[in-house]
Amino acid sequence: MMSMSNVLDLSGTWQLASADGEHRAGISIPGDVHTALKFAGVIPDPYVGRNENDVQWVAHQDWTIERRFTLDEGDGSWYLDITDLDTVATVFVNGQPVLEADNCFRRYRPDVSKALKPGENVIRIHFRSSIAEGAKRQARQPFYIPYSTANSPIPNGNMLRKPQCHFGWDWNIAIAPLGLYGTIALKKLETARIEHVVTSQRHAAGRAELHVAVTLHARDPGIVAVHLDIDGERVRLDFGIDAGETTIRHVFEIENPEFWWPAGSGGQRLYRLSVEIPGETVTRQIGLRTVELLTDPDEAGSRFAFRINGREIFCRGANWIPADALFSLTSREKTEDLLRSAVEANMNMIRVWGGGFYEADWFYDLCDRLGLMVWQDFQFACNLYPSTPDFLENVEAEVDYQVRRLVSHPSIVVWCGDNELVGALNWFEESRTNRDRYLVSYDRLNRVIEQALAKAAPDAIWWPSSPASGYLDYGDAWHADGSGDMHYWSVWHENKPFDDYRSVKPRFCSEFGFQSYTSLPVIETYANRKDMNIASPVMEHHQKNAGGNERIAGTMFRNFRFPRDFANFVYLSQVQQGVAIRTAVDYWRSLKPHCMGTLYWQLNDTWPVASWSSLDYGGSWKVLHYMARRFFQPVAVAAIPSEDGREIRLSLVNDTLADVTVTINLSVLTLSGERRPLRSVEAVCSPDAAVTALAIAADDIPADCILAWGFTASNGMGGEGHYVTGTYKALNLEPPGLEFSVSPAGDGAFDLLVQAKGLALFVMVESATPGRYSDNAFDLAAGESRRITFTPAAPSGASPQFRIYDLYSCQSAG
Ligand code: BMA
Repeated sequence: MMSMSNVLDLSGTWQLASADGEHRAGISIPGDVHTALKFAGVIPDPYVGRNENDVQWVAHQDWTIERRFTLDEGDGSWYLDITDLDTVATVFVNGQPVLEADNCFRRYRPDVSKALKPGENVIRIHFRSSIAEGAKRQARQPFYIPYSTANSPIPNGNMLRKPQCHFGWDWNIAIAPLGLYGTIALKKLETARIEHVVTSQRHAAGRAELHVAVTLHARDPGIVAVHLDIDGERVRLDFGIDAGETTIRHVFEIENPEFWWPAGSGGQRLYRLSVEIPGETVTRQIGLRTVELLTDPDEAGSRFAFRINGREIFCRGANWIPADALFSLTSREKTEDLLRSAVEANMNMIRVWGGGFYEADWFYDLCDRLGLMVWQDFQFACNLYPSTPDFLENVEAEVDYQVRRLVSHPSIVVWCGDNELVGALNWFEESRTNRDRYLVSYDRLNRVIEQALAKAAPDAIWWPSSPASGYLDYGDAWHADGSGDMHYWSVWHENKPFDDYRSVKPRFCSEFGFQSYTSLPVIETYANRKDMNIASPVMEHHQKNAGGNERIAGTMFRNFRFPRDFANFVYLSQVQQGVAIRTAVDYWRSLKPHCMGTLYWQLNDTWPVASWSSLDYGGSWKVLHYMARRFFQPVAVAAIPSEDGREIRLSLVNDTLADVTVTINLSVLTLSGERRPLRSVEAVCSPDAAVTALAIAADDIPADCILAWGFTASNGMGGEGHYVTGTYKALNLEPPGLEFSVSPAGDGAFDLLVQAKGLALFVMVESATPGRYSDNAFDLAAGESRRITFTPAAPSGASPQFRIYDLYSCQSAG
């Protein structure tokens, strides 16, 4: 955050035009070109039907944006402050070029004093087509640099420092957006300006030191008064500075510091640091905490565990991709809702994946406040990249800026070199036949990133790549589970059964996923009634992973009876996704402390599409997200079959910081819904382990019955679950006789009562009205009922129309 006198904020309405002058529209800056063209009626909504195809021409053009502004005085030293400029662009002031930019992830501050005049001025930004520019840069490479055509239908995205998913991804629309998404302001340089504020911490018993390094930039030597303030403790320092950059340092001593903890492990005490010079104030949100990444060798290989404030924390979470494919459609409110949903589902970590953005400061502020640890990738994904001096210099400047901007956030616990670049060496003919060349080229890039990180923030934790088995280890971290972080994709990408998740013992699984369709109300935003068939061109268009729909349907064929109609197909795909991910998480959590983290792929969607997400585009919870809230509960009970299936152990895991005692009531459910108690057991679990609470023989479960349990823990947590010994499709389920009633609950919410006469599995209530259910995707036995609350996102008073799904009804002829 920054406040300043002598600042002319240039955000607001600009004029957009194609370089040939044929198309014109107003554009709101910060914003993107496609959204402006959509609002002006120049292009159709790219997210609807197959309009993506019709808007391809936009990214082939050059575009300009322009506005006027008035200056009372033209003298003095002025600079433009620009961030998130996407991407290859020239900035002109009164026709004079003042900046050549080519990195969306850098901050540019060109001096524009000579170009300004008193009175009216014109600023114009000329964006060059990313497609044309990518091709030009590829042609200039000393050797061809391959990119993943499976992800990106638009070529050569790897040449440009902009979000890699802009060129298309296996969940993203491919339209190569462009625009300006951050700050654009004209600022007067008085004595000095603040270039960076970087903090680091030292901890000792009962006290902490906050080291603050402020880099100032000045045109001339001078004296500056700097005020530093931490939560009201204010100091004034007068510094003599040189022309150029000067770094000044101060150490705050904090007695009896209150720590920042990840969600579920303690509070999130935050201190406010402000750095003030005449005319400018920069603030940072500080949380006091220590972070270690433990990679000690052990019998299986080496550990991969985060230790925060001296305590090992099991990481439960998901991967974050950009909040929207188009910047103008994002908002803080929408992003906050997504991040809150993560915490509400008992997550304590997200991974900001390497094919998107370094997110805005407020994003990490939110993570700090919510206690969401952030695994931050540097923004490189699934491609090979140039290692020419100009490219590496550009990357070095990007890393330096981003790290100094973000490193003070307590939420960021690790900095990771890239996403899947080591694996990508095996994906292309060129790099398979000349691996030496491409590996060396990769290492040059990776080293520049590592060294720039170490220079900007010597204490920051570095991990070379995700996945990686270890330092200078270029092995197959998709299948080797002894050390490092793992991306386990064999179930989705290699079509293995869900049981296969139990064939590996990851130390930390940072990606694994299974797709589902986005919920029916979201499908209705892009498809017409006639398109409501999973093989229709529109539905296929909103599936970006080749063979994805086949994988969903094929897996369903193996596990479930075929759903009776389109709506139920969508629902069942989500149940299937939930069962897949739960299978993995239940087992891997049971391996604690061998395994110390599971981050599924992926939390959110960038547009309405079939994908691995647990949140729909728009933020509604899919079945998986409701299930995640259960399987990620800090104290959880899960049924884990032995390899031969003859024994089922009830595993109990505890991620809280205290011992828990848990009572588990085991029962069997007949297919007509009768619940027969089987056994009760009490078990104790310490914080750093998972235990087997009890084991039963699969034969103890009578034929045509399923195993079920409920549990209560001494800390007040509790839950329930079921386990099917064979496949769901083998069960001759009987009608559940569901009854459903709705009554107003005050504050615009609704009470929903669901009652069952028989066995109802995966009961899911849905409505076209966006909102949240206090529970969903639950089971009921005969005579049982559940009262849940539906809280609409925007209360309107009118009762929404609800639709209720369950497994039997979804598969029966109707
Ligand atoms: C991963 C990710 C993404 C991709 C996902 C699904 O490995 O890193 O590249 O979207 O798989 O295929």
